[in-house]
Amino acid sequence: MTSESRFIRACRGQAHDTVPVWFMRQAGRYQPSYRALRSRYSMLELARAPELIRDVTIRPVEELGVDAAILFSDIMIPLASLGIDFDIQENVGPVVSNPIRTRADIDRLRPFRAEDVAYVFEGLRLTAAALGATPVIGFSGAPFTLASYVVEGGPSRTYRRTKQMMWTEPDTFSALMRSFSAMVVAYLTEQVASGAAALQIFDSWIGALSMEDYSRSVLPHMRFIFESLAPLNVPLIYFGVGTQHLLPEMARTGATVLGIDWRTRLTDVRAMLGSDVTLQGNLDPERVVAGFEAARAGAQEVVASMRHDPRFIFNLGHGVPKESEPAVLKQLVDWVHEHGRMA
Ligand code: 1CP
Repeated sequence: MTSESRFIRACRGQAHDTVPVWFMRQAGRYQPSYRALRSRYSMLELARAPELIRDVTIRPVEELGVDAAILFSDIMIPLASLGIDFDIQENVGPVVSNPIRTRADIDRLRPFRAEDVAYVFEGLRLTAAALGATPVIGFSGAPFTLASYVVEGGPSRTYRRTKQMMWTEPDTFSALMRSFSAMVVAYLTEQVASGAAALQIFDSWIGALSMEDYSRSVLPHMRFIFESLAPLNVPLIYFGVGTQHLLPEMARTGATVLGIDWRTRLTDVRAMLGSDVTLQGNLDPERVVAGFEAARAGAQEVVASMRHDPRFIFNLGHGVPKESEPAVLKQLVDWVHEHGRMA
């Protein structure tokens, strides 16, 4: 194998031996080893302890043989530095005790300071040292997806208050997006300085916007983020769910890799966007819950259509469901490596 990993090479469109694979949410409650730790510590306690961050982050590499680790943290973590109070509640997700809804709320936000979340960067340094040649992916939430929690106060299905702010108080919405964009750039820049070999920006809920609203109210901020990160010279992955209608716009951000959910055929995305962008995805996560045969059959369709494409990374179309069997994921990784060979 050449010096750089097959994951990084696929991000850059360079030749490699077989299809690289990792899974969003590969560290989590489907793992007995994670559940054992969670019986002693809360999610936030884990995410604030550098040695535990390292241990949780590297386990999927050891247990599944994936080609990259992803920092164990949550998209909410850096918001503490801005003065946003949140908790992560079991079976709910992030809950914000002081939602941001007015211009005055935004004006009270503090600028992001890396030292407030020093444990993230120390966790990354320990992880990179432990992993050696296997890359660790740093990440952040994207401004819209972060706003969807911070404005609503918790998980939402409609994003009603967030959209309302975007339409009825566009200057307020834009100020919030600018504040989060500055945070994302500073936070991710420090992650690369601490050993992240690639970055993924999770805009999980961006598919809720129309193309027009995305172009007008979000795209300029995403372009600022990707342009600011480009000099770091690491692969930049941009992911969202239900984004088929937004992909041509998302490709204009400057992202080098686009994460695609299971609804859209990757060959159709390739035909639509051309060959300059790496595509990452996109097995329906429920296939993993349905068992190895269902997962293999879906993986077969994805891999057969993409394995000769040097810009392809296998992943699920969203996170690993907590009902997944670890053995199915392990078999899936082995299957993709064996059947994804380029030659
Ligand atoms: O008690 C627990 O263990 C809580 C479950 C959990 C975990 C394991 C949460 C709460 N966050 C995490 C870790 C996490 N979150 C990781 C690292 C693990 C890995 O990928 O290996 C990452 C990358 C995230 C990012 C994240 N958090 C996203 C973007 C990814 C995605 O799934 O779309 C989002 C939307 C969140 C919010 C969040 N945090 C936790 C939950 C359950 C949710 C989703 C809530 C909702 O449905 O809106």
